[in-house]
Amino acid sequence: MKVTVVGAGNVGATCAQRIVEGDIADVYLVDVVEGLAEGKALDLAQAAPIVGHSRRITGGQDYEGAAGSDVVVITAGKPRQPGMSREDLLAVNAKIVASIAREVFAVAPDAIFVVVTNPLDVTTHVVQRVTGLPRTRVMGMAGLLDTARFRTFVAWRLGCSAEDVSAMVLGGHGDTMVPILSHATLSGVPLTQLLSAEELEAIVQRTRDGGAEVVRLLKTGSAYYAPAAAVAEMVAAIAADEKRLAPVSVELQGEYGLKDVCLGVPVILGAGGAERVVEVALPDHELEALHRSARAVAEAVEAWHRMAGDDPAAW
Ligand code: A3D
Repeated sequence: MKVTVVGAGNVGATCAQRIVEGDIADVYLVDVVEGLAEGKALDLAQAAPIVGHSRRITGGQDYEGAAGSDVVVITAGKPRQPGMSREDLLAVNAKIVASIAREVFAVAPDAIFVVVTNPLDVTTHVVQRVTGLPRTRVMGMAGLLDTARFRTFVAWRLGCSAEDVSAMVLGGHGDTMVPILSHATLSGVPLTQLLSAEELEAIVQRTRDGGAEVVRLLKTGSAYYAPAAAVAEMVAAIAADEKRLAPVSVELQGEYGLKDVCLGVPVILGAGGAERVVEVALPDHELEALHRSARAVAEAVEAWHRMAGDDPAAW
């Protein structure tokens, strides 16, 4: 199994580390900045005898090294600068992701794409349109991270292990994400029996603000340890054909009453990628929240199409 990680910044380099040190796959790391991916790959390779693994990690600036990849993780992008609107960021990152998708797809046409660059659900749409791949092979990572944050905050509140908190955060990655409280449990015990509505709402709010809370503390840059762990978990599920059920952004084709929009929903992750979308019965208010979230993503996608046109070849 060979994984190309595009973007050797915080998320990309940490992903690469987890993938090789977790003995999941060999990695090719690539970045537009001269020497960055090569240097980080060299450093990570030299840790192998100490950590104890025999995975290969190399890095470079070109896409020839990505040839034959089974999975491509795209983390490349620009951070939001002061004075930059969400739309400005969308225009910059969607363009970066489109050109990367084209270049990697040319040398790794059989790969499964995992997109991480924000705004996540829009960039996932962009990669799918540029490559023309079926939705099973293009997915966005966000739901696993948002879910991990929710599980962590619940565990802290209850004084229990986060591993026993079973939950899913669906919808778009952002303010409209939808933590599914109707199915959230502590080892099978509904969370609604263990926490009051106010306590759950506070946890939901902290989950929504999860990324911003880290940004506030770091001052420069955003979260990367948990995001990279979530990506590595997705790659591991694909590599070992684990058939994990995980919230992942994929294009909906009628499921949940939604169509032609990439959104976080439960999918089975295996060797075929996002093999199947699982439709879970949701109470009306959660389904409505999912539809609201889908509208917000669709509006951002429309904004991108207004800026860049409808022909992916020109993006
Ligand atoms: P950062 O540390 O800035 O790394 C980004 C890297 O991308 C830098 O090394 C750049 O040189 C590189 N890059 C820029 N343009 C190109 C290009 N055209 N080709 C190749 N490499 C390029 O950022 P980061 O690693 O913290 O975050 C990366 C992206 O992931 C950002 O868009 C974040 O918003 C996003 N992110 C998403 C989540 C989700 O849950 C969806 C979580 C964390 C980060």
